[in-house]
Amino acid sequence: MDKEQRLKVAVQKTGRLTDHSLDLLVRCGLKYSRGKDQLLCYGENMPLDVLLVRDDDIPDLVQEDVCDLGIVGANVVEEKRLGFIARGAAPLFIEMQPLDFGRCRLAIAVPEDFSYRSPRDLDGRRIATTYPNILSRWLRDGGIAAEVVVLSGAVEIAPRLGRADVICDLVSTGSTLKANHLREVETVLESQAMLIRTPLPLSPAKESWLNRMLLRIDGVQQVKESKYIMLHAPRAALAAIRHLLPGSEYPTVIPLEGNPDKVAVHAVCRENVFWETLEGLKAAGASAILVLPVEKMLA
Ligand code: PRT
Ligand code: ZN
Repeated sequence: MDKEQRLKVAVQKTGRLTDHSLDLLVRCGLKYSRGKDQLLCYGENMPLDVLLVRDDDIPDLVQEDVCDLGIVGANVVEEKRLGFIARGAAPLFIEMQPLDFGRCRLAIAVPEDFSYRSPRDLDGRRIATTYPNILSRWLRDGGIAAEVVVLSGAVEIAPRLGRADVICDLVSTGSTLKANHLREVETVLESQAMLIRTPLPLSPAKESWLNRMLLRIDGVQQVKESKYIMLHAPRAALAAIRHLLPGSEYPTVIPLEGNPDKVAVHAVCRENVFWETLEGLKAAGASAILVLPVEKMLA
């Protein structure tokens, strides 16, 4: 197919988002082969290629129209967006869809012995970060006069080195902060991986593939937690059992041959099904309970 008719998606080459991003594309049906230079994955069964790059370059590649789409953390998207605006340029990427992985938060953390009650305590302090634009906006919005110390990495050791009083960095489990005797005190930005696109019009063929991918991403996200439940239940217990099935609207109720008092119930549950739920169903009279994973779903 004509090169111009192929969608190009920028994905992180090696890092926290790489496996999830490629896995999402594969779940959307993509089969790819990796090029010799390892930088381009060629879509074999769809007109969609994946460019593997550093995550910080992804918004720029979409901005410069080198790629049509990108998968990147909302933290990076927001930092770039504010950077473009500060330089008087218009950010040209559009956030399309949160992808439900790569979750983290940009947070303020203070040394354990720092007495912190409110953001006011940051007045006059030096805050080390790799996200100066997002942090500066947060400080401005809160009317806090702190100095932003821009670092390119290893932010968590800045207070110990005397380069800053407190830090503003990404946190997921909190163990890095703990190891460095820091305490999280404020959330500046909640983040997760996002799909971004160019606002430039795509050819009809590309636009149509993009829409198909968006629907498939929706489908992938819906099945992630979904389970298919089958069970037998006394007719009299149906109301109670329906109430216990998590996130299912209309279960299918099937009569059981030769047993007028019992029915089979089949339902798609859009939430995870825990042992507690199964125990509750059993206590309500259900038997022969089966829980199956859902492979694909198209509403
Ligand atoms: O080489 P490249 O530039 O592509 O990679 P990178 O090193 O810049 O990025 P990478 O792979 O570390 O992170 C990519 C994206 O993953 C980030 O932009 C976030 O959107 C997301 N993400 C999710 C995280 C974290 N969780 C995370 N915990 N990114 C970084 N961290 C770091 C954080 O900076 C800190 O050093 O992990 C440490 C804290 O983790 P916890 O679990 O100890 O709290
Ligand atoms: Zn990076």
